[in-house]
Amino acid sequence: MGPRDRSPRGGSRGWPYPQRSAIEQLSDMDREDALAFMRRTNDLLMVHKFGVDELMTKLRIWSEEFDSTHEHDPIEHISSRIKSLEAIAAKLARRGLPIDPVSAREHLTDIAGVRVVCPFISDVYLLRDLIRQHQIEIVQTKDYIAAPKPNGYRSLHLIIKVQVHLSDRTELVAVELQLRTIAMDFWAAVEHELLYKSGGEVPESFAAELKAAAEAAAGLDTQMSSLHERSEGTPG
Ligand code: 0O2
Repeated sequence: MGPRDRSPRGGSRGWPYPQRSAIEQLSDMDREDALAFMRRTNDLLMVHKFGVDELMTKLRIWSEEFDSTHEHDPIEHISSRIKSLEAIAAKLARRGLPIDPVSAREHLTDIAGVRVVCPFISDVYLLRDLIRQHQIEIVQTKDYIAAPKPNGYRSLHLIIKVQVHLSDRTELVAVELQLRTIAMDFWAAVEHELLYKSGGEVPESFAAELKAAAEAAAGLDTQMSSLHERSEGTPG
């Protein structure tokens, strides 16, 4: 079955007859506006993806370098995401801001997100220091490790500005970098899952248990750090 298939079950690729694109059907003025909107939206997502790519490359280089020269890799794993257009629009709407790509670029700093999971708490701050040493601008720091959220959430959040060298210009792109330990990540993933399943609200008894679990995870981090420090002093 090729693109000319006219069967009604051809799915989105097999409309019964060729259609003019929705854009072509607009008036000249509307078409210009629609094309400009598409270009700006595409640029917004593209440049943030490049911001993530740049940062991931730096982190991967440090990870590999530390692994081979320092015998300890401060990075357990890295993940990233670009916020969906739906989530971008919803966040702008919640804040009463214009819903367009220019407004998103101006007001949102979490369109691009990178999450780094580290073995030990000291690794979290080591990576923060490496970012500083490489003159990567940190525009905001939220240290939920030093001051955990009331529900027990722990992580270090940095909003950084990453240079993206395009063919004709250099852009500074905001990326939200979340740094946390394996124990913090485990807690956050499970809490997110529970919250999602309960439609955003957890019963009070649940909340208290979750907080206790966060404290247990923090205790585990302290214990592991102590073992790590002692193992570093032990000849191998
Ligand atoms: P996603 O898809 O994970 O990115 P702001 O976004 O700045 O308006 P806020 O709450 O001040 O809102 O930002 P903050 O504190 O820096 O937290 C933003 C992100 O941190 C969240 O992103 C989560 O990823 C994570 N986070 C913050 N608090 C919690 C928490 O209590 N539990 C869990 N599991 N994660 C948390 P988003 O926007 O929720 O979505």
